[in-house]
Amino acid sequence: MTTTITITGAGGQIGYALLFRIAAGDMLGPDEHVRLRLLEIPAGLGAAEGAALELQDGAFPLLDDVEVTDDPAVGFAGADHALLVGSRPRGPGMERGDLLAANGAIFGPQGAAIAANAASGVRVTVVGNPANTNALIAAAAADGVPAEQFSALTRLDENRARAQLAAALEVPVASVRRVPIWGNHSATQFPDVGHALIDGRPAADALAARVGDVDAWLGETFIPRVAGRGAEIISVRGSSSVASAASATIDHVRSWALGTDDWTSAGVVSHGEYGVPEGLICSFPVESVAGRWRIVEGLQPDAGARTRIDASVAELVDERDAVRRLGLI
Ligand code: NAX
Repeated sequence: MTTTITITGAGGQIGYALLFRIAAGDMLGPDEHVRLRLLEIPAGLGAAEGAALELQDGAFPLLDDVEVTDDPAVGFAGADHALLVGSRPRGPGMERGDLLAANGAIFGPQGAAIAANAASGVRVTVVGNPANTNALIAAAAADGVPAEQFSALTRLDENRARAQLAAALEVPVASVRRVPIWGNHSATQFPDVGHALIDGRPAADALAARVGDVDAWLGETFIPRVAGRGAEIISVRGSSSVASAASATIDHVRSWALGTDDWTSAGVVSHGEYGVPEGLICSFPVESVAGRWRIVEGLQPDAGARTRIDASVAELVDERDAVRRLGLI
């Protein structure tokens, strides 16, 4: 079996960090052959073609074929997975409406091209920001493809949250489970430690013993650190997160394709779960079962958690209303 994977923005930074991990089998496992289609705009074709040459030089046993194109119909042809990484970043002085409009011009046509050309069971992962709303736009334009086949990346936020909790408790990150992200992939996101487990035991007591006032630590240290980690990376590294974002993308798609044995996080379409308006692409605690995301239901967020979830969902509603006004959905 060969799986066809389309990567948009493949000539960019995250693309470069992603391609070699996919070709090495990190995403779909050591037995799955892959065919890569690198979709770029004309300005990015050279970088994507260079990456394709290097992929050839990697002599990856699982890599059957690489194709570089700037034609979405060719790029998405037969795609089983589409990783939508290329997007329009916010430029200096750009208003949110301009940003959403510029991305609508990318993700709308890509959604339509996916519907027309990809495999019927295609699974679409949106990385390019604003990821949730770009996923909403692409799903709306993909006639005939269920919105459940689209998801937005919040796994990087979850990985950051697990790592910060592990550091605070001085335990290995592998000991930390169930730290879902709720809401938008933005500064309003809510990384939720309310259900966290450390080696299978609730984290609450260990956390209180370590940090004292848990609510103060969450509000003043943990949540701002996780939500502001992207900005922290930019200030220390001089450019945005790349390898960690690519790694989280690999984690996300692997979970989706191969299943999970516990909760993770993804921006998925709401059917009204937890009072989130139907149709929004919102990050929830999810599991992946038989190749589909399933929102973990029955949790009871406390009042503080509810306030934070509501604030992030309100931001998603604003973004949805803005793209509706622009006629993008
Ligand atoms: P780069 O600017 O290095 O690469 C973007 C690439 O996309 C460029 O090569 C560009 O030519 C290409 N591109 C632009 N429009 C395209 C189109 N219509 N079709 C195909 N390709 C197109 O950015 P990079 O650092 O790779 O980041 C990519 C995106 O990931 C950004 O939107 C960024 O904000 C987003 N991120 C999302 C994260 C998440 O957790 N969801 C975290 C990391 C990252 O910030």
